[in-house]
Amino acid sequence: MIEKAIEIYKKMFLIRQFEMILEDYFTKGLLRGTTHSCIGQEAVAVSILDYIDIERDFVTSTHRGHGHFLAITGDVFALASEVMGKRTGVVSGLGGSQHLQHKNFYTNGITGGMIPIGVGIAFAKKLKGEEGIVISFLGDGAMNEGYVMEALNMAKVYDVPIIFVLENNCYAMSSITRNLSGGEFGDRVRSFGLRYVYEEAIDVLNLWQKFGEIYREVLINRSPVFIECRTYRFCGHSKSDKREYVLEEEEDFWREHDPLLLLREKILRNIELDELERQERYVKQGIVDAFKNAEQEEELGVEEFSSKYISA
Ligand SMILES: Cc1ncc(C[n+]2csc(CCOP(=O)(O)OP(=O)(O)O)c2C)c(N)n1
Ligand SMILES: [Mg+2]
Repeated sequence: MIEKAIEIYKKMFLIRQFEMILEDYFTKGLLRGTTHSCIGQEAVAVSILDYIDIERDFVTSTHRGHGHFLAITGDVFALASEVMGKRTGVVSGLGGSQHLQHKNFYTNGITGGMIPIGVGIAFAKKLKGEEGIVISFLGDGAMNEGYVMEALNMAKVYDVPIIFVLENNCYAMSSITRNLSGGEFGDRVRSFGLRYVYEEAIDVLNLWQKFGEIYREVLINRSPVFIECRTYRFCGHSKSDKREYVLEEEEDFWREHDPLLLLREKILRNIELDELERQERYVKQGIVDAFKNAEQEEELGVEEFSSKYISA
């Protein structure tokens, strides 16, 4: 278990460090377009995505998808290149932060926009008798989009192999979630007849275990499940957001319950601080180097773009 705990911690640490360095790059004006960090939410991404096989399963993500991408690939260079618009990016620098695609992993910037697509993919899997399932992430703000409700209904009616993972990070842009959403999300989800599970994304190892049970269940039973995870973003919606809306008490609670730091404390009961710090330095250096290397890369030229993306 300690090996697994360290593996999960290192992935979470990688995601957090990546996002922090990315924010510096954004401030220096080195990125193309906008970007949304997932600092604080790493636990959800790393625990559920630890189980998937991206050649067989599909994952749909959101505008806040770096953590999901890195949990699957760990490829910091491809992501750093992408957000800088370089040809070595995940999608050759054409998609930017919000439009990533790698094997069966897809994101877009439309709030909840990937949810109907995720249900469609799961329905296709069912019709074709294909193995594997779909994991579709969404935010709490997306729960107020009509097409998301339609898609939840269809997932139940068509009985498709999908796990919806709602990352309820307490905010949708600068709105406090509980001020803009009527009732409880669980009641909405259950009203469609969907199985609903609620988890606190604080104790990562517990979350990882619970996700494993649900993943295996859907893989076999092939019916939809909806998981709401209470999580928190320690950063603004995007870089220009000064977070003037945060509730002090809630912020204090999460600072004291930062899942990354709690896991770190647990690990330190089993390994020496020096050793952990050595591993952290190694991970961080890898990210710093990836950004520096990405900076040196070129943008995709017109000819290369044409030969790669426009068929004759
Ligand atoms: C259809 C649509 N409406 C509005 C927006 C603008 N927008 C971008 S992110 C966002 C809030 C999303 O909140 P949530 O789903 O909670 O995700 P979070 O940002 O908290 O991860 C909005 C309204 C959009 N991208 N797409
Ligand atoms: Mg949100």
